[in-house]
Amino acid sequence: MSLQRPDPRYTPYKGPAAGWGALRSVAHFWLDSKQPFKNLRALLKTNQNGGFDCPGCAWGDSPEDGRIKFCENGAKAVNWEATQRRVDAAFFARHSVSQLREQSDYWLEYQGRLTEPLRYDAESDRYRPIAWDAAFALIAEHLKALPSPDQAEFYTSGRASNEAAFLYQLFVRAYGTNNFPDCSNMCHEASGVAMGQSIGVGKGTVTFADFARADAIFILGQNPGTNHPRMLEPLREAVKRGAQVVCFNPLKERGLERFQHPQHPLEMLTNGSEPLNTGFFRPALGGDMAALRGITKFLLQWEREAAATGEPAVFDHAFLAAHTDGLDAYLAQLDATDWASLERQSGLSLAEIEQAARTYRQAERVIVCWAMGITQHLHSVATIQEIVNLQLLRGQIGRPGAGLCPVRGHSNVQGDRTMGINDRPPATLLDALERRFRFLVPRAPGHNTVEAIEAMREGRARVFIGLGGNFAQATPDSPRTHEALRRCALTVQISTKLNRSHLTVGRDALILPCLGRTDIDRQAGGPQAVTVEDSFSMIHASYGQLEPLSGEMRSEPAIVAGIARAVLGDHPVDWQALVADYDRIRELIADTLPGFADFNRRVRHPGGFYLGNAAGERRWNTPSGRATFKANPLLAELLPERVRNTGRRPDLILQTLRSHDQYNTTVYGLDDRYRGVRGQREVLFANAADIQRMGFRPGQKVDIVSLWDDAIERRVQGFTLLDYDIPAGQAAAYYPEANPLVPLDSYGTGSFTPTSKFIAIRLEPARDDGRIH
Ligand SMILES: Nc1nc2c(c(=O)[nH]1)N[C@H]1C(S)=C(S)[C@@H](COP(=O)(O)OP(=O)(O)OC[C@H]3O[C@@H](n4cnc5c(=O)[nH]c(N)nc54)[C@H](O)[C@@H]3O)O[C@H]1N2
Ligand SMILES: Nc1nc2c(c(=O)[nH]1)N[C@H]1C(S)=C(S)[C@@H](COP(=O)(O)OP(=O)(O)OC[C@H]3O[C@@H](n4cnc5c(=O)[nH]c(N)nc54)[C@H](O)[C@@H]3O)O[C@H]1N2
Ligand SMILES: [Mo]
Repeated sequence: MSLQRPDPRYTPYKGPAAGWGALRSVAHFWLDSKQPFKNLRALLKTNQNGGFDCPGCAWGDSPEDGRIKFCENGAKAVNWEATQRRVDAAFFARHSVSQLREQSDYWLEYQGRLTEPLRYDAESDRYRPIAWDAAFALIAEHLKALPSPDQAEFYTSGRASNEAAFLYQLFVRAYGTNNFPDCSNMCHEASGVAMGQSIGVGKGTVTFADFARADAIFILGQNPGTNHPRMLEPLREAVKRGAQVVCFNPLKERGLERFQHPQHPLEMLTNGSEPLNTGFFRPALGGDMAALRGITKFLLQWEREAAATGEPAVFDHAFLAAHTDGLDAYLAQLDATDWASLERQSGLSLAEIEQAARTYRQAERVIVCWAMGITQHLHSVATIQEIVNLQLLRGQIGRPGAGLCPVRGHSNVQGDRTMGINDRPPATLLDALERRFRFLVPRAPGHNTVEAIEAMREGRARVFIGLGGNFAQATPDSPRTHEALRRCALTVQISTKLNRSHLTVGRDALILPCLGRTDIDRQAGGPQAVTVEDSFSMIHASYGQLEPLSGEMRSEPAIVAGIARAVLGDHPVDWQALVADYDRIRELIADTLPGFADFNRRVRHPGGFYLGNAAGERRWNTPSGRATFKANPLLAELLPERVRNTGRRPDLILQTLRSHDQYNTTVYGLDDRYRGVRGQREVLFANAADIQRMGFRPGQKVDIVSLWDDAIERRVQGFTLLDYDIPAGQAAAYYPEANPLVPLDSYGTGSFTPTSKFIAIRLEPARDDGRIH
C-alpha cells in the first residue's frame, strides 16, 4: 500500500504536447489501475454514443464525428476511477483518522474506491460500517433538529449528473434553503456573472463547429495541453488552415506551443509536431483587463482614422446600432484611460498590444476562450466584461465562427447550474418549481462557498453535506476551512474516493460511497443512463460500462433520494419511484426547465441535443433587451488595498495552478511533464533573476508567507525554488498545496471567487532547512 516516491528532479521538457510522452503516461496509469483490459474496453466507450461521458473536463466534441475521442488526461481520469483497490471497513480498522491525516492527498486517493457506508466513531477515532438506512436516518435527525434550514450547507462538485443535481436541488429547496455552495463558485462564477449582466446568458455562445470557421482564436489564462487536451486538435487544425491562434499567458505552456497527434501514426513515427499558436503574449498576473482595454483602444483609434479618411469602418456599426447599448459611455471610458497605465498594468508593451489588436482586427470571425487565469482575480467580472466589450465592437457574438467561450472545468459543472444548483437562483426557476411541485420555495439568497465557510466558522451553519468534491482542500485558507468543517454537528461526504474532507470531520460524520461515471448503474427499472451538459450546451447521455466494485455503493440519485425520503417522506415527490427509472426524473426536468421539452426522446438521439443559447442567436435577455457595454474602471492598482495596508511590499505575486498529473485536488502522480518537474509538488516556480535578487539559490527550500492585513499568519513550508521561464515578479505553485496562502476574504468583486491567481507573497529561508543563509 506504500507509494513509491521517486527522487525529485527538474529538467526542462523539450518534446511536443501529447505524442509519445502521453502514450507512455497513459500506459502507466492503465497498468496501475489493476484492471487494464477492462478499462481499455471501457475507454473505447468514452464520449461515444452508448458509452460514458468522460469524467475529465467539460470540453465538447463534434456530435457528428464518429471517431474515438479521449486524451491522456481523460484516460488517467478513467483509470483512476476504475481501480480494483478498495477502501472499506477493513482499511479503516487498520488506520485511525488521525493517522490518515498525516498522509498526503496523493496517498489518500490512491488507496482506492470507497465501497461501503461508514460513520465516524469519535471514541476510537475510526470510521465503522453503518447501514444505509441508519445513515439516512442520522442525517434526517440532524437536519430536523436545526432551528432553521439555513443552518445547513449543501455543496456540489461538478461531476454530479443532471439527474442527481436536479433531485438534490429539489430536496434542498423543499427542505427550505438556497444554501448551495458549489465548485463553480471557485471556478467560472465570474464568467456567469459577467456575461449574465452584459449579454443576458451566463454560458458560452459558441459550439464545437464554430472552431472550424474562426479566423482567429484568442486563448486567455488557460492551459489546454493539460486541462482540456481534446481542445488541442481543433487548435492544430485552425493553425493548419491559416487561422490565427493568439495566447495570453505568462507561462509558455507547452500545450499551447507544439502538438504531436497520438492518433496520427506518421506524425508519431517521424516525431513531427505542429505549432499551436501564431502569437504569444505574456501579461502580468491580473493584467489581462488592461491588455484587452489596450486592444479596444487601438480599435477605437483605427476606427476614428478610418472615419476621417473614408476607409471601411473597424466597428460593426449595423450590429452596434441594432443590438447594443452603453457604447458612448464605454468609449468615453476608453478615452479617459491613458496608454501609460495600460502598459504598466498589463505587463505588455504598447507594441505587443498593438500587434494583438491588429491580429484581432484582421480576423473576420473571432472566438475568445478563457479559463482560470481570467476568473480567479479580484477584478475578474470586469475583465470578462472587457472581453465581451471587445467582441461587441466588431459584432463578434452570434454569428458562425465567432463568439465567447469560457472553457468549463468539471465535466458537468455547467449542467449542475442549469439544473438549479445556484445560491442566487433566478425567480423564473423558483416560480417554475413552485408551479410544478406546489410547495413554498425559499426565496432568500443562500450561501456560496466563501459564505458557507464563514457561516460554519461562526456556528451559523451546523450541517455540511457534500455531493462529491473535496471541500476541505479545494477551498481557500485551508486551516480556517478545516476548522469550519470541524465545528459542524454533522459532515457528510458523498464520494468515490478517500480525500481530506473525509478526515476533517464534524462531531458526527458519514462517508456515503457512490457510483462514478464509469460504473454500471442498475436500478429497479434496469441499467440507467445519466445526462450531462458540456461547454457548448450540448446535452448527452452517459452509460456506465464497468461492473461496480461493490454492491454496497449507490448511485448519486439514489443517495439523494434516500436522504430526501428520510427527511421529507414522500413530499413533494415519491423519491423512490423516481430513482427506479431516471426517465421519470428527466420528465420532471422537462416540466420545469426551459429548453428540456421532450427531454427523454431528444437525449436518445445520437450525440444528444443542443440546449440553445439566446445570445448566440442575438437575443439579449438583459433589462434593456440589448447587449450592454460595461464601462468598468481599471483598478487603480493591481495590488489589493488589504495587502497595501500591511505596509510591506510583496517579494512576488503568486498564482496557483494545476500540474499535468492532477485533477483538481486529485493527485494522480508527482510529475508535471510539460514543465519538467518529476517526483515533487511542493515547488515554487520563479524567475532566476528574482531568485538571485531575493538572496536565494535555485533548489533551495523556502517558506512562503502571504500578505493580508489581518492578524493571521498564512504560511506553507519547505517549498523548493525552481528557476523557471516566468515573467519577473511572478511565481507559481500547485493547488491545493498553496491553498493555505489564499485569505478567505480575498475574493472577486461580484463573483466571490477566491483570488487563487493573485496572492502577494514573501519568501523566507525554510525554517527546517538546517542551513544558515
Ligand atoms: N487534467 C485535468 N483537467 C482538468 C482539471 C485538472 O485539474 N486536471 N481541472 C478542471 C477544472 S475544474 C478546471 S476549472 C479547468 C482549469 O483549466 P485551466 O484554467 O487551464 O487551469 P489552471 O491550471 O488553473 O491554469 C491556469 C492557466 O492560466 C494562466 N494564468 C494564471 N494567471 C493568469 C493571468 O492573470 N492572466 C493570464 N492571461 N493567464 C494566467 C496560468 O499560467 C495557466 O496556464 O480544467 C479542468 N480540466
Ligand atoms: N488555489 C486554488 N484553489 C482552487 C482552484 C485553483 O485553481 N487554485 N481551482 C478551483 C476550481 S476551478 C474548482 S472546480 C474546485 C474543485 O473543487 P472540487 O470539485 O470540490 O474538488 P475535486 O478535487 O474535483 O474533488 C475530488 C473528489 O471528488 C470525488 N469524486 C470524484 N468523482 C466523483 C463522482 O462521480 N461522484 C462523487 N459524488 N464524487 C466524486 C472524489 O472523492 C474526489 O476525491 O477547486 C477550486 N480551488
Ligand atoms: Mo473548475
